[in-house]
Amino acid sequence: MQERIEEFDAVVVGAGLSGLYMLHELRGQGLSVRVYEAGDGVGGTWFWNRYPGARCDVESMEYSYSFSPELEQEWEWTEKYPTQPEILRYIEHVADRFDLRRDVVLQTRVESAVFDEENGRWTVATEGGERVSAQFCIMATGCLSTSKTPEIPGLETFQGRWYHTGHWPHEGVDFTGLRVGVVGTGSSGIQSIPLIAEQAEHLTVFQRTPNFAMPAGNRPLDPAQQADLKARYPEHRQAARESGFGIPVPLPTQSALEVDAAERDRAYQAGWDKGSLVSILLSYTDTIVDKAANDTAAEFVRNKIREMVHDPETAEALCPNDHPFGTKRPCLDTNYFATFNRPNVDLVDVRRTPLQEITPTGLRTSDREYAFDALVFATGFDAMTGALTSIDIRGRDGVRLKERWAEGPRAYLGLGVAGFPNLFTITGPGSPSVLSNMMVSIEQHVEWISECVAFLRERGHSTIEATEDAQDAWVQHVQDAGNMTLYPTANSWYMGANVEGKPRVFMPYIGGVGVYRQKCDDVAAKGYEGFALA
Ligand code: FAD
Ligand code: N01
Repeated sequence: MQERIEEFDAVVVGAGLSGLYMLHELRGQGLSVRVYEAGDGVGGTWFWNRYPGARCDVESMEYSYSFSPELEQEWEWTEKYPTQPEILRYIEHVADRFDLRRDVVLQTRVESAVFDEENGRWTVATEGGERVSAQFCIMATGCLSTSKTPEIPGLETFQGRWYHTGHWPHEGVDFTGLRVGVVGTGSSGIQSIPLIAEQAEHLTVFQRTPNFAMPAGNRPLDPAQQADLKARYPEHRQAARESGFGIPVPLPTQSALEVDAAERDRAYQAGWDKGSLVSILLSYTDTIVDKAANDTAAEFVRNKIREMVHDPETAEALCPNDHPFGTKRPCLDTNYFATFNRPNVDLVDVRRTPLQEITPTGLRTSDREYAFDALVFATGFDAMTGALTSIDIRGRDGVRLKERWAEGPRAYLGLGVAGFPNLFTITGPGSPSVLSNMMVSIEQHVEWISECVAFLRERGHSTIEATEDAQDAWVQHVQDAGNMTLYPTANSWYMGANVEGKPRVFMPYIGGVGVYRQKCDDVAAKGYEGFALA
């Protein structure tokens, strides 16, 4: 007898900002939707990353949903850059306000999604053995949700406690009186190190690549400023949608090399004082495309580090010099560099003395052994593709997504994949996603997918699928756009360089949020050009 499985119009995998809004949109069309979430709460990134100092580096009033004017007006943010608990409270509020929780199944990891060509439906199976069927399968699995511990042998022998920033214990961690080692100096390390240093008896930071960071200039939000922006929200949001990075800022008009050093320094200083991720990057037109122009910004930031860090040798070790400014995601700094002036903090450059082994009592480099009570891995994620390839996704002819992407991800607009009908990826590779204020990119993808589903249903189509030709052309365009910039020169997670064996491909689309949106809208307006409808 054939097994009877529950049927839905759509299954959504993931209940972060993407999955929750996707559910809201599809439910609004009257569709039956099941959302699966591995965590035991909603919120995605903001549910998992509870390390000390975790906060957003896009301003709170920009990093929020724009789809509901009422929500936008009623929610009060307290800081320029919101903390993880505040963002999580916001997402939980959204889940309650729009009654989303009843369709979300928590603590349930999706293991496989298999397309059945006979009935044109997806069968989605969970680790617990539950199976459901749906016409549409939407991956809202996140670009930075598959955490990565370093491939240093011996972790299982360590007798102290160890943590990854991306899976922080909900009850928090008290480092008081402990000898702590932190591995990793990306955004998560730069945010957590100052707070861990305040608690720990001694902190040793193991750095492989120094990173560029600008001061966050965080502050409480002034109610008058908040009210002012709320009064202008519609125009402001529209400007964000049409901008390059999903944040409305004036665009530069001059090359960094057209002006003299004094003028450049004034511009960079103004950017530095703003406390923003993009100000220095967008001071001149050519920062991200011309190495000589980029060097001027990079040296400005390095000089700031040399001013902030008292010990010249430590300051030099903290100066990034192996990648152009902006080609690894820059960070915002709240006391990070100043932390290295503390007597209880040491920096170890693991390029000079590589990490060799985790021992029962600590870490060993090529130089010596360090004793620790606790280790913190701020070592990042298998970004953009990790969450997708760890699900057994099989399209037409049983072809596995993981095999299709063995040489690097291939997707049309970062939204659909040839050979995988009715499968959508929110902020997938080949879309601006991680190069933008993700809220803007998430809303754009969710709305595009929702309108596409409505179109298919109205016109009586049962499937939509990217064509190989359109996909090939888009993948080429994404690479060409990347190659016009300095991004591919860095060993970044944008390039897959942080995961051993991952193909070296620039995964996000650098063409800009506004340009990309226009392209997606044009595709839809032309009856989903580049997709085959059946
Ligand atoms: P996520 O929030 O990652 O949610 C995906 C969910 O899918 C997760 O809850 C995961 O458990 C679930 N999932 C994955 N696979 C499965 C499976 N097989 N089965 C079931 N569930 C599954 N972006 C910005 O624009 N600005 C910022 O300042 C910023 N700060 C960040 C700070 C940190 C620490 C991190 C890690 C990321 C940050 N980001 C930032 C990026 C952030 O990921 C996005 O802004 C956004 O939260 C992504 O939402 P999402 O719903 O697409 O994905
Ligand atoms: O991870 P990362 P992250 N030995 O990959 C090092 C978002 N985010 O969690 O650069 C020694 O950036 C690694 O060294 P290297 C944001 O998009 C935002 O910090 O590979 N070191 C690097 O220093 C961000 O970009 C915020 O040489 C090892 C670090 O670990 C993304 O998430 C906050 C190592 C990993 O840095 C990821 O950030 C947090 C090894 N074996 C996250 N393996 C905001 O503020 C890795 N490293 C908004």
